[in-house]
Amino acid sequence: MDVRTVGALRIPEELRGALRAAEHVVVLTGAGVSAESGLSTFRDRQTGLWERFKPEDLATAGAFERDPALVWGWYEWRRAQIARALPNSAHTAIKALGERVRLMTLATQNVDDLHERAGSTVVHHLHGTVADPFCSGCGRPFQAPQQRRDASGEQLHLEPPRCSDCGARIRPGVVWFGEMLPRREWDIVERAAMDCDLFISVGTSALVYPAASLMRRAIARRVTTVQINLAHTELDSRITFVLRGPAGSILPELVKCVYPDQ
Ligand code: BV8
Ligand code: ZN
Repeated sequence: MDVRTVGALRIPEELRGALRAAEHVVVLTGAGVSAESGLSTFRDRQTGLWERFKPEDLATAGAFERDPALVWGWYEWRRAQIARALPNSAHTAIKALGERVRLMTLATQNVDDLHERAGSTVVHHLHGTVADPFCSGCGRPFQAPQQRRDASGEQLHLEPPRCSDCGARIRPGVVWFGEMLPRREWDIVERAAMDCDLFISVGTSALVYPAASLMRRAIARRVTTVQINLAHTELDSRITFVLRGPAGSILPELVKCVYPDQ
């Protein structure tokens, strides 16, 4: 394991070589890649209105059953936060990397659209997105109204809209704890983790399954693994290169030193 932290960050020559030689790179991102865009991560303490709630307690079908207005209000607040956020240099560096490596599979656990807004064209959302609400009864997609961009009028409870077809409540288009991941997206990313020769994990605590199993498969296959994260994770000792620090600084540095002429 080769641990480099920002400040002393010099991208190891072996990592530069591995990236240049890679046939298939998987990049898996978590909430940490959007942190520098101002979006709080799952482990951060929530702020403001949501301070007394834990995300994992709200991101469940049970919570929506019990208090649909609270859960819908939380997601509408997050949708407004995402609408106001901008992609950061980590998202743009990942897009640039995708244009240079031979093949990249980009998977994210995030429900925002910042990779897409940074220009990444194929993004596999393993946990859905806040942009695709649907009917909790008949499953019909729901066209969410244009998100207010102002923070004013933030309120804790917002009654979810009702389906025009069956009258059931509309729910956020995300994967909640205890729910299955979208089959097609999972199959693509799982196959990529078994095929790749380099796996990069960015901004995730690697605690939520089955997404957290992907890096572990790459480690078990003994391919080159890279973790770019602010905090250590339980995988540190088994990862080839642990680059500790903000993704918004490390990733542009990585792209710049691997592809200096571009
Ligand atoms: C499933 C969408 C099959 C919603 C999310 C018991 C019963 C049932 C299931 C389970 C069980 N035990 C375990 C499970 C599986 C469960 C699970 O893993 N639980 C965990 C808590 C142990 N998983 C599931 O339920 C999954 N489904 O298993 O289905 C099934 C079905 C029925 C019954 C059994 C099995 C579904 C999981 C998906 C849940 N939905 N999100 C929403 O967003 O609201 S998960 C959510 O948390 C995120 O999407 C993300 O994936 C996850 C973890 O968050 P991270 O992205 O890692 O963020 P985190 O805050 O944790 O870490 C951020 C990191 O970034 C930190 O390390 C920090 O240091 C770093 N960082 C911060 N700033 C920066 C930075 N790094 C770099 N730069 C920075 N600037
Ligand atoms: Zn319906």
